[in-house]
Amino acid sequence: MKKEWKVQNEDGSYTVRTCGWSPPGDHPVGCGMKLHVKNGKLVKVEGDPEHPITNGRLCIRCLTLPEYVHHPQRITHPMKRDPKNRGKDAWTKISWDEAWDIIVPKIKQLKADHGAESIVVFGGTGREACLYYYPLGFASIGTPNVCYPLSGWSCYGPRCAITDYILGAGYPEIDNAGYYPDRFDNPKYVLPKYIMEWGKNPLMSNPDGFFGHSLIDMMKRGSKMICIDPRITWLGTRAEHVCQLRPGSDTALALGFLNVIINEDLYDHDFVDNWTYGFDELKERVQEYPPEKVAEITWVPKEKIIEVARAFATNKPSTIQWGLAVDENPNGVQLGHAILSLAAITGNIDVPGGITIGPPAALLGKWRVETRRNLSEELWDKRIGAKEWPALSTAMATTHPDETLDTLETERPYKLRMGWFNSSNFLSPTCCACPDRWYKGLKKLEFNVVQDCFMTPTAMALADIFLPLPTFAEHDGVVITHFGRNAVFLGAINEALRVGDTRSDIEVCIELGKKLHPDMWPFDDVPDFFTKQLKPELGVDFDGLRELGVWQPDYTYRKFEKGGLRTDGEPGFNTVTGMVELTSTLFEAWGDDALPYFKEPPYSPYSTPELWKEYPLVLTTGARKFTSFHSEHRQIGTLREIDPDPIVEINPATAKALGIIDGDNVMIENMFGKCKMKAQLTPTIHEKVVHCTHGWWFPEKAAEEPSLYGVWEANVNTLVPHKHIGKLGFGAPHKQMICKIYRVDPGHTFTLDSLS
Ligand SMILES: Nc1nc2c(c(=O)[nH]1)N[C@H]1C(S)=C(S)[C@@H](COP(=O)(O)OP(=O)(O)OC[C@H]3O[C@@H](n4cnc5c(=O)[nH]c(N)nc54)[C@H](O)[C@@H]3O)O[C@H]1N2
Ligand SMILES: Nc1nc2c(c(=O)[nH]1)N[C@H]1C(S)=C(S)[C@@H](COP(=O)(O)OP(=O)(O)OC[C@H]3O[C@@H](n4cnc5c(=O)[nH]c(N)nc54)[C@H](O)[C@@H]3O)O[C@H]1N2
Ligand code: SF4
Ligand SMILES: [Mo]
Repeated sequence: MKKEWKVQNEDGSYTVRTCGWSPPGDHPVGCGMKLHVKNGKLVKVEGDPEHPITNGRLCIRCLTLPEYVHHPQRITHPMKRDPKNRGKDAWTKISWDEAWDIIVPKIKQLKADHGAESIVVFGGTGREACLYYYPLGFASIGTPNVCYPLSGWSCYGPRCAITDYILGAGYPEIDNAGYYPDRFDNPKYVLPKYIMEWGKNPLMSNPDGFFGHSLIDMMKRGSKMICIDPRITWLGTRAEHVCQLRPGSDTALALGFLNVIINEDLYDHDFVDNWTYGFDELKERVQEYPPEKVAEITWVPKEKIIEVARAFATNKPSTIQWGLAVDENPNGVQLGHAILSLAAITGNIDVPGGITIGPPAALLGKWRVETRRNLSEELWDKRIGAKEWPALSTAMATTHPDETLDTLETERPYKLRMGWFNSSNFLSPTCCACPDRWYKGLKKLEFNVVQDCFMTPTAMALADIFLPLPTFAEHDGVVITHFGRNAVFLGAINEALRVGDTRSDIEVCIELGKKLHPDMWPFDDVPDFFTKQLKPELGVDFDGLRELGVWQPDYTYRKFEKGGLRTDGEPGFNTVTGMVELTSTLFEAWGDDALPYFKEPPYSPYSTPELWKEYPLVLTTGARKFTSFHSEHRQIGTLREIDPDPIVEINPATAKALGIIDGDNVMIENMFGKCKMKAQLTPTIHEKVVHCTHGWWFPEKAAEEPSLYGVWEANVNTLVPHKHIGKLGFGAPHKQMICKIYRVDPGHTFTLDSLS
C-alpha cells in the first residue's frame, strides 16, 4: 500500500512519516513515527500506528527529539582549531569548503609520505554511521584501518563471527514475525513457548534491529520468559524462570543446560543426526559440567538449572536471544558456541517461532564489501592486528582494537598519524577499556577530524576539525534491521528539516570520496546512491521505498533442508562440514578448543582469590537505560531529569555492611582505576555483585582540559584492563570485573592525574 510520506497541514505546518535511526544514537530498530514541523522547527514527534512492528510505540529518546534537534549547544557548522590548542575551547567557525581545503591536502600528504595505513577511522556501535565508516575508510579515504576500539571487539562482532563459524549464517534472532505484514497472524508463524533472554534486556536496549516491546506482544499471546541475568530486570519479575548467575560464569551454565538435555535424552534426534557435526564429542564434553558443579561455579541453584533445561528442551518451539553479556566476556566465544548448540540440539534453528537466521550474504551488504576493492592486497595486509588474530580478522573488516592501542603507543609496526572519529566518543567512557591509555595514545596523532552533533570530551581533547552531523530528522537514509545480516525489514528515513549547515555520514562519504577516489563514488546524490542499492534487491527506487514506508522481505523456514543457506545451493549449513558445528573445525584450526569450555573470568573470587580479599564484589557495567544511548543525551534536559547521575546498583544488605545509604556518593575502585557514582540500593541485584552505568560525562562541567566535561570522574572503563581478551581475540571483561566500594564526599572530584 502506497502512503504519502509528507503531508501539508492546513495551519502551514507539515508532517513527515519516517523510520528512526541516528543521530541521536540508536540501533537500526526503525521505529515508525511522524515528525511535525512548524515554522522551520520540529515541534512534535509521535508514533506511527501504521508501522507493522512498532505500531505507534516510541521510547522517550524519540519523544524528546525536538529538544535534541534545537538544543542551544548543538553544533551546526564546521569548526577548526589549531592542534596546539587541543583541549582548549579555541574554535573557529568555517565553511565546508574551508574544511575540505584543510582535510583533503592533509590526507593526500599523509598517504604520499607515510602510506594510507597511517590513517585510522574510528567508529562506534550500530548507528547509521556503521553502514558508512567502512566505505569512509576504504573507499573515500583509502585506508585499510577502520577501528571499532572496544577491547576484544566486545559487541555484536563476536556474535556474528561465532554464527558465521558455527552456523555459516547471518545474525540469529528470535522470531517475532517481523518479516510479515500480517505479523503474528501469518499462517506460517508459530509462537515460541519459551523465550530465553541471555544477558540481554531488549526492553531498554532495542538492540541490533529488534524492537524490544515485541517481547511483550509475544508474552501477551502466551510466550513465557527465562532470564539469565545477575540482575532481576522488569522482564525478570514477569519471567517463569530467572537464573541470577555470577557475572561471567555463563559458559558453565550453558554447558550445565546441555548436560541435562543430553543426559536426559531431551534433544531432537532428527536434527542432531542429520544436521549437526560433532555431537558425540559435545556429549563427552558436557559430562564435565554436571548441575551440582555448575551450581557452585554460577551461584544458580542446581534444581533451577535442571528445571530450566527441561522446560526449554521439552517445549517447542522455543527461542533464545543472546546479548551483550555474551560478547563482553573473554570466554564469550565458547558461550556463544554453547548457546547455538543449545538451540540446535533442541531443534529450534530456522523453524517457526525459533531462531531465525539471515542468508550468508547480507542484504544490501554487497556494496559495502565492494568498497574494499579500492585497497590493494599489499595495503589490506597492513591492517593492524589482522595477521595476529585471524579468527577476528576473517569475520570483521576492521583492525584488532587492542592491537590498535598497542600500535598507537609503540608505533609498531608503523606510526599512526591521523584519526577520523566518525561515531565514537570513546573517552567518555564507552568504546574502550583503559580510556586513560587511549587518551594519551590518541594525543600523539598529528591530525584529527571528529564528526558529531555536540562538543564531546573526545572532540574537545583531540579534534582539529569538527564536522557537524544532521539528526535522522534532518537527512535521507535507509534503515535496515540487523545491518542486513538478518533483515526483518527496511525502512525509509526521510528528511523533514535541516538545522544549520550539516552533512550526514553518507553525504560526507560521497563528498570526500569524489575528491579523493571518484571512481569509487559514481553516484549523483544520496537518493541516487540508495536507488542503486535498493533497485536490484527490492525492485523499487528510493522514492518507492519512501512511499512504501517499510519493506518486509518475508522469511523461508527450514532453509537448511532446501539449499537456501549455502552459497552452492546444496542443503545444509554454510560451514566447513556443511552442518551445525557442535565441534568447530575452525576454532580448532585457529588453536583453540573445538568444543565449548568454561574459563573463569581473569579476575574473580576463584581466579584471583588474593585480590578478591581486597576487592570483594563482582562488578558488572553498562546495562542500558531508556534515557541515554551510551555517552549521548546527557545534555537533554527532560532525559537528564529522569536520570541525573551515574548510578551504581548495590544490594541493600551489602550497602548496610559497608555503611552506605541510598543516594550516597561512593567510589568504585579496583587495581586498575576508580570512578565516583551515586549509590542506588536495590534488592534486584545479587549481594556479591554491583552494577555501574557507563557512558557518563557532564556537559555542564568545565569543557577544557584537565576536566574535559568531568570525563574522568565517573569513568567506569578505567577499571577494565587492556587486552584481557579471549584466545581467538574476541571478548573482554567489561561485565565481570572485581571491585570495592566506599563512601566519599559529595564534592570529591578528580582528574586523570589522580586516577593512578
Ligand atoms: N563499561 C562499559 N563500557 C561499554 C559498554 C558496557 O556495557 N560497559 N558497552 C560497550 C558497547 S556494547 C559499545 S557498542 C560501545 C559504544 O560506544 P560508542 O558507539 O563509541 O558510543 P559513544 O562513545 O557514545 O560515541 C558515539 C558518538 O557518535 C555520535 N553519533 C550519534 N549518531 C551518529 C551517527 O549517525 N553518525 C555519526 N557519525 N555519529 C553519530 C554521538 O553523538 C556520540 O558522540 O560502548 C561500550 N562501552
Ligand atoms: N537505550 C539504549 N539502548 C541501547 C544502547 C544504549 O546505550 N542505550 N546501546 C546499544 C548497544 S551498542 C548494545 S550492544 C545493546 C546492548 O543491549 P543488551 O544486549 O540488552 O545489553 P545490556 O543492556 O548491556 O545488558 C543486558 C543484561 O545483561 C545483564 N548482565 C550483566 N552482566 C552479565 C553477565 O555476566 N551474564 C549475563 N547473563 N547477564 C549479564 C545485565 O544485568 C543486563 O540486564 O544495546 C543497544 N541499545
Ligand atoms: S528504539 Fe526508541 S530511540 Fe530507537 S527509534 Fe525506536 S523509539 Fe526511537
Ligand atoms: Mo554495543
